[in-house]
Amino acid sequence: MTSQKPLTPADLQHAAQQFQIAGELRDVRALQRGHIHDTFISTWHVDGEDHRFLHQRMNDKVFHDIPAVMHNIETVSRHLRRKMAGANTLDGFRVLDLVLTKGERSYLVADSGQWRTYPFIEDTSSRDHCSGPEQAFEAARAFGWFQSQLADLDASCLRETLPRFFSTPYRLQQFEDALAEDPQNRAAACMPEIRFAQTRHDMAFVIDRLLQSGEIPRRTVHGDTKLNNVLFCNKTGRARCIVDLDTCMPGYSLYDFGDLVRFTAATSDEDERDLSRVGTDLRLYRALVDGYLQGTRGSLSPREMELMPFAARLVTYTIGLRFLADHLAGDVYFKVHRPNHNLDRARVQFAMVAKMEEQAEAMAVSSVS
Ligand code: GN1
Ligand code: MG
Repeated sequence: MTSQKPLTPADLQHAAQQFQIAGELRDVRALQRGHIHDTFISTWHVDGEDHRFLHQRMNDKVFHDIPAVMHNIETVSRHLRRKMAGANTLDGFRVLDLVLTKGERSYLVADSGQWRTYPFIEDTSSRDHCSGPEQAFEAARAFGWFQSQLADLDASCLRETLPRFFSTPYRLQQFEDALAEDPQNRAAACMPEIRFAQTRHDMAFVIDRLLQSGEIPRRTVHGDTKLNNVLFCNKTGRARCIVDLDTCMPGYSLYDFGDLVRFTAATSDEDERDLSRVGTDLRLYRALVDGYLQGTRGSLSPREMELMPFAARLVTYTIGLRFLADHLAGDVYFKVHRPNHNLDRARVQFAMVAKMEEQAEAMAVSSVS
């Protein structure tokens, strides 16, 4: 199972206190965030003021090589910081700094697990739902900018912490393997979803073929461009920081764009049970296209631009495959909070793909602007 051993309040306090943080620890609280790690916020009192920090116990059942994950984060952050010292910066944008441990390391190895800590960036917030086209534009611009800044980072400096993470053929294979094994006898109860996945088998190979033939370039991507991985300034609404660099690895540009659409332009939650609510908001979609094109600053080729609507469908399908595979495998990867949670998530992704197929014409990038 993905879950690590349960944490006691003493584990939390102990982990937080191993980092270079001044003041007196007031409290540590859980933050419901993401499907992989365990996240907490601590408050520290110093000189009459409160300061907050974000701690994550990293999931070593998912990321088997935590030193490699931390190496990638440090490499990407260092590169971005260097670029921002030049003229390439977005207004008010900042790179997240890791807080070092008292032993001067970027993460802590404790009995309770492996931990990292960031300062909590005050006066910002992250959003699970998009407030409108302006926010969608801003998120896409920030992720586009982020990716364009990684274009001159030597990809051989990054480790492939999750092999073939962005490959849809690999996700299809994982799904087929889970289906063949069906360890929990769940397949019979999700035949419509299984059929949906299998009838779209062909689309899985499109991007890999284009990468192999060199028609589209490999690029280092963020790899998890959910809206809630952007911190927005509470005063101006502008993007201040991009978080969650766990999946920064070589991939293809449109993965980031597709994942942006999947999450930010969604008309429902990722695990909505009422499928009549599921869909893609075209106004938000257009704002994402515009923001992404602006953020990547002309670095996308015409072929990549043409593939933007396809990428939205493909990434949504791919994440759907991952949720369905995990449901069949017995919920061993993504955290679940209710029975059939991964199946519900897969259903939403597939319903969104079906809607996007109907909207394909309206999503073509030439018809945007
Ligand atoms: C996972 O845990 P979180 O929200 O950062 C997953 C992403 C998926 C996402 C789906 C390492 O991200 O790839 O797109 O769930 N991260 C990993 O919501 O697998
Ligand atoms: Mg993530």
